[in-house]
Amino acid sequence: MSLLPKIVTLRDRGRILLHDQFKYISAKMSSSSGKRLRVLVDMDGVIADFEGGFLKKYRARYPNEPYITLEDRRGFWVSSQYGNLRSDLCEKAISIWESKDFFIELEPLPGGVQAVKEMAKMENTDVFICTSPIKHYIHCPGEKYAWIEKHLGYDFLDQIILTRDKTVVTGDVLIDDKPDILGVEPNPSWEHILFTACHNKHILPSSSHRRLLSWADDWRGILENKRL
Ligand code: DGP
Ligand code: MG
Repeated sequence: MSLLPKIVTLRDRGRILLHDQFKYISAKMSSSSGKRLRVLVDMDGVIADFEGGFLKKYRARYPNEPYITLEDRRGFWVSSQYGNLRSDLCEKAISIWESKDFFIELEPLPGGVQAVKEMAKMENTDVFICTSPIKHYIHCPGEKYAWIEKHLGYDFLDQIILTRDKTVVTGDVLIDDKPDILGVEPNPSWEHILFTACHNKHILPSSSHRRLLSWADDWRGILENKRL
């Protein structure tokens, strides 16, 4: 049997796909008579419940070890706080998020998926999921993709930015629970909106950060304000 018809079909399909991509990109560009707003949304601690997922699995794996309640969490780095509690607990904490299925099984944080879907449908708005994978890369990056597909749909895979340095990504807003987002770019283009999480809720409001207390807070107002 000749392979030719199959190759022709695949080639045609590729052309159609390319054509569709071109139409999609040019539609987005041509509708930008006003400026488009680019929103970067972090994943862990903003739309995926990293802290809740961690505590549940840590307690299940180490039922006889001390743990830190979400109420008592302080500081972004979970492993540091556990290490301060007892030095060997640092490694035990790390073993949890380095395990298979940790990232894919994280529960969505209340309202996050709905908010991202809603902002992605807003006129003149581009939404990207901007997330830092852990350096133990065997499971985490793939599971982050799988999580986005599961909760936001296959088409949202186009919107994923995996980076350990968010300062080099351009955008108007970055919604993120990490208080200090540092990297090689000293003046990132985005305004960092601090998303409240168990580890940062005690940080006093600073003039350099606007906050979102949760997805029930006025994220629409923040986006509208950025368009002005
Ligand atoms: P992001 O939400 O994009 O800033 O990603 C931060 C990642 O770091 C996320 O996967 C959670 C993870 N993380 C949290 N605490 C620790 C820690 O103590 N050590 C390490 N290596 N990673 C941590
Ligand atoms: Mg985060």
